[in-house]
Amino acid sequence: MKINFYAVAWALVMVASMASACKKNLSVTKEDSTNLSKTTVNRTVSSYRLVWSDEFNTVGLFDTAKWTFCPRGNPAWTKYLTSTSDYAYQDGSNLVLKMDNAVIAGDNVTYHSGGVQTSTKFSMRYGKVEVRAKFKSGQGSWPAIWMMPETPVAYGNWPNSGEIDIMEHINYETVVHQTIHDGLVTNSSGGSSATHTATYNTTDYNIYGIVWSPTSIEFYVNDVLQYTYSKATNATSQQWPFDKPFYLILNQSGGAGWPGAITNTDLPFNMQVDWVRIYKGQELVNTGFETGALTPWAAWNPAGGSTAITTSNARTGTYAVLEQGSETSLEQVVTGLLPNTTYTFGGFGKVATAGQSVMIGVKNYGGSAVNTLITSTTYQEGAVTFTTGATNTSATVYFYKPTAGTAYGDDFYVNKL
Ligand SMILES: [Ca+2]
Ligand SMILES: [Ca+2]
Repeated sequence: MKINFYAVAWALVMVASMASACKKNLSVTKEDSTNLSKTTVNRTVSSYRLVWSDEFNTVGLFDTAKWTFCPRGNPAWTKYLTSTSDYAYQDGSNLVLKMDNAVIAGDNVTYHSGGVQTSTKFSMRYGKVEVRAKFKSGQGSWPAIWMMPETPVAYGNWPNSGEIDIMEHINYETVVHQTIHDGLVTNSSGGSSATHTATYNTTDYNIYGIVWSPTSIEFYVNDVLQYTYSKATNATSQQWPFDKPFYLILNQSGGAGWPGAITNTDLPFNMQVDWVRIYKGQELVNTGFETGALTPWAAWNPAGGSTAITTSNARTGTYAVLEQGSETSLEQVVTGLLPNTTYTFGGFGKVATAGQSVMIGVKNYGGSAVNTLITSTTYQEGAVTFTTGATNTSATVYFYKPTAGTAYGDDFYVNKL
């Protein structure tokens, strides 16, 4: 989260939960969460399948199979976190994360606030994250929806292992902030050059999201693309640590760090989260080569053949892949697959001259390689089905020309049956 002092110590935060340590001596009313209007939204997300969600439609503590309290610690956003259901609870349709200045016997801090995280319960790599939420503005308020690496030091201490800030808001700003942190874009005071502000509906719920692929992270507000952070060519972990599982954090913070001091008359603050939905989408990337590059496809040319992007012979769009010369192959490792699940890998291919052939196939999925042959001199669809093994979540798909000749390919896909 966009600043300095607090997040640097992220990996060191080891403060025990306050859950058993504090008891409020003030009754807490929940009506502060009901004075904010709510509209029902029915949405369909085409080509994505839901893999994890919480609708928060019950009353009481959050689902402890999915969430734990964020612990209080040294980072500014954690300064007032309080691990009780007074500050993180469900009201029948929302997760409510609250902040106030109630006096709690035995917990002598100026403010208390709520935050939850999925660490150790759920993490993900690649896919679509959407969170429908609304929050109050107020001086000193700092609600946030964000992600941190499940292995916090996979590429070194913060910010080197990455941080994805899907939504942050402070004070009375009429924009939200969407930000990437990594070793390259984060400066010495904790700010990031990979950040964008977006307007939002300040009086209602908004949907904050990312689409995370092996090559980019797109930030959305209400389905409108706001900002894209792309993996650089030949990127190191400094620029792209985003190939590890990350977990989700939802919190209402404030009164320390970025937003500054709280104006007490603005209290209580709260963020209401209607739902969190996590989807997996088209696992295959650059399916039609329209990036103008092969990446993340890999070429394999053991005997001097060549595999390259071409602007001639595209089936759709501008580009296709061209395989020339001796034995050549084009491969992509598809991740994010479910175990014990049947998929189709298909695409379109053709050869330059009758008698030549090219294969569409799949290997490394937990079973024997499967393929189908294309011998047509005009684009022909080929497809194979495969069922992932009990522990397999990836597969290698390929477009393989086994002998001398020329072949073109375009519009590959992986679909779950
Ligand atoms: Ca809900
Ligand atoms: Ca194409």
